[in-house]
Amino acid sequence: KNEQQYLDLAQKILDEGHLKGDRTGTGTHSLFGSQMRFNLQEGFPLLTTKKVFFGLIKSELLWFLRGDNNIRFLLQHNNHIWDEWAFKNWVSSEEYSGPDMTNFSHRAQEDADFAAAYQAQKAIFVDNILNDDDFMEKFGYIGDVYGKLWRGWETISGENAIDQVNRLVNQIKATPDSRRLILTAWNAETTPQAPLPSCHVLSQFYVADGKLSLQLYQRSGDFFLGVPFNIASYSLLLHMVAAQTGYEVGDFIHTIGDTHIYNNHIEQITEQLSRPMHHLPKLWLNPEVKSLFDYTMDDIKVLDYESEPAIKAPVAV
Ligand code: DHF
Ligand code: TMP
Repeated sequence: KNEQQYLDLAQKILDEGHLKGDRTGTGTHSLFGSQMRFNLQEGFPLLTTKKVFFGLIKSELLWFLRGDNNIRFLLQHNNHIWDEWAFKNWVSSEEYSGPDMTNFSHRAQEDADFAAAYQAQKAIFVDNILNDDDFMEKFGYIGDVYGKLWRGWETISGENAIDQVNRLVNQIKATPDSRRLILTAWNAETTPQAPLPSCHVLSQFYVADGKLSLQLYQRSGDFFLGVPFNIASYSLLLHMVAAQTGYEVGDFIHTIGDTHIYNNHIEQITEQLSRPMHHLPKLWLNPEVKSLFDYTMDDIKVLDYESEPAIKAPVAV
């Protein structure tokens, strides 16, 4: 039932989506305003109709929870899902002296020689972020999004940045009936200037019948690539917050604004829609961990994950 909602919504976007241009120049099929509801008691919603790399989801969420917005931590965990957006900082800067990388993503898909040159510059970039502190400070940041806003929201006075996540955990413990259990990742002053302004914009937690639920408002959802990650990531966050506040898990409700399938993902999603589902896996969290901020990669596992093979697709930059 849980994964079926994803497949049904994918089919609906294909059948009824508006053909719509977009910032990346790729083109999409798009619907505005959609919702999926995952009952986490029925299993952990890591899609099974294609393999979804849970290790990447864990390290990205741990990165957010550190309050980190520099991709070095991700690279140290062999996670490259944010590379292109930091790479853009570098190749459009004065300091960059390699071959012209204008429009690198589209050109790499169309021209094999350019793709090789791009891969070479990307490798240099990754190596510099990992090994050169000055370079990492200059080009590794992805702006005022997620991690930074979650843990270190800068105040008007400039003192005592706000730790929204810590405050949220305390609020859930002290006033579980509150209707103000909000985590926001959109700062109207600074977020629009980020290389990629936050996609998951607002989360609200809710407690009833001993269960903790979470609704996410995502302004923009790349249904084939990003959304499977977002579903698993927020379901994992819900499990972790529930474990640290003493509640069972309830529902993860995923509300998406512009819900789109890119034109160069049609074949892939069609393949996925033809596949059988497997049973959902279970999530295991190390019960010894006593703070939301102390989880490490080994404290989080999906058990019994069976899936169809991965399906590759180009990411629109
Ligand atoms: N831009 C766009 N156009 N779509 C996105 O989903 C997106 N997501 C971002 C940043 N910018 C974005 C961050 N999250 C992949 C998944 C999530 C993600 C970025 C990329 C991705 O490419 N997943 C591949 C595997 C990648 C790998 O193995 O390194 C997949 O098949 O799931
Ligand atoms: P946009 O800023 O023009 O909306 O482009 C962002 C693209 O990235 C869009 O296709 C949505 C996608 N995306 C996700 O689906 N999930 C994510 O977590 C992120 C960061 C991006």
